[in-house]
Amino acid sequence: MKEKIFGAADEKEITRAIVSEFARQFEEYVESDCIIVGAGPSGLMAGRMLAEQGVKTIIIERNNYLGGGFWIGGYLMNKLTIRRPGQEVLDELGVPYVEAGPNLFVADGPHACSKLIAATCDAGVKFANMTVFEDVVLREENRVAGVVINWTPVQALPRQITCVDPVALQTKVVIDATGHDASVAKKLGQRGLLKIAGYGGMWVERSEDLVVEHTGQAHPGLIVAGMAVSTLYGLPRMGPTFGAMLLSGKRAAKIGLQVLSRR
Ligand code: 48F
Repeated sequence: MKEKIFGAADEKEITRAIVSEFARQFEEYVESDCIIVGAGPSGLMAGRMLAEQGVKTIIIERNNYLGGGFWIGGYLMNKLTIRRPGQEVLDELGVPYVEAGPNLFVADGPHACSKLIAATCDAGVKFANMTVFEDVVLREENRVAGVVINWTPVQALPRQITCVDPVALQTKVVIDATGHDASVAKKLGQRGLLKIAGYGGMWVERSEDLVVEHTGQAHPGLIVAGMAVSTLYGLPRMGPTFGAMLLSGKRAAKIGLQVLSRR
C-alpha cells in the first residue's frame, strides 16, 4: 500500500480540537488585565507593548481581519505614510520603507500591517475577531470594568430572530482603539459620563501631535487611543498618515501600565 503523506486525524478529532481549544482560551480570557477594543494600528501597538510587559491582554475586533486602516493606507493605494519619528517603530518591526522627504517615509500597507500583527501575536496578545463591542460593564463610581460582546454576524440577522443575548468579559482596564467610531467612549457618552465632541476637519500637522498628547485615561478604567482620541476631544482628523497611531498605541500602553500598577 502507498504510504500516506499526512498522519491520521479524522473529522471528529478536528472538530473537537477546534471547539476545545476555543473554549479553553475563551474561558481563560473571561477575566483579563486589559481588553483592547479595535485591532487597528493603535490597538495592535498598545496590545503588543502591554503583553511584552506580561499584561494579560485580549483584543476584540468586529471584522474577520485584523489591522483596521493599516492594511490599505491612503486612498486604496496600499501605501502608508509616516512622519518622523514614527519610522522608528517601522525599524523596531523590521518594516522596509522609503524616504519621501526629510521627515516623511512611505511603507507598503500589507508588509507593515502583517509585521505589526505578527509582533502583537508573538508578544502573547489573544484575539476575539468577528466579535463586536456592544456595551461596557460598570462598577462602583461608574468605573469601566469590562465589555459586553456579541458575535458580529448576529447584527446581520433579521430583526425577528435577533434575540441573541450578548456575554460579558471582565477586566481591569479597557482601551478604546475603535478609530473614528470611538465606540466605547460613545457608550459612556450616551449615559452622560463623557462628552463626545466629534472629530474636526483635516489638519495633519496639528492632529498627529494632539492625538498623541491627548491619549490617556478619559474615564476611570477607560483609556482612549488612536483616532478615537480625535473623536472624543474634537481634534482635527489626520488622513492617511500613521505615525501618531503607532505612538498613541505606545502611550496608551504606558498609561495602562500605570493604571494597573495603582490597582
Ligand atoms: O480605524 P482603525 O485603523 O483605528 P486606529 O488604530 O487607526 C486609524 C487609522 O487607521 C486611520 C487614520 C489615521 O491614520 O485616520 O483611520 O485609530 O481601526 C479601528 C478598528 O476597530 C474596529 C474596526 O473594525 C477597526 O478594525 N472596531 C470599531 N468599532 C468596533 C470595532 C466595535 N464596536 N467592536 C469591535 N471592533
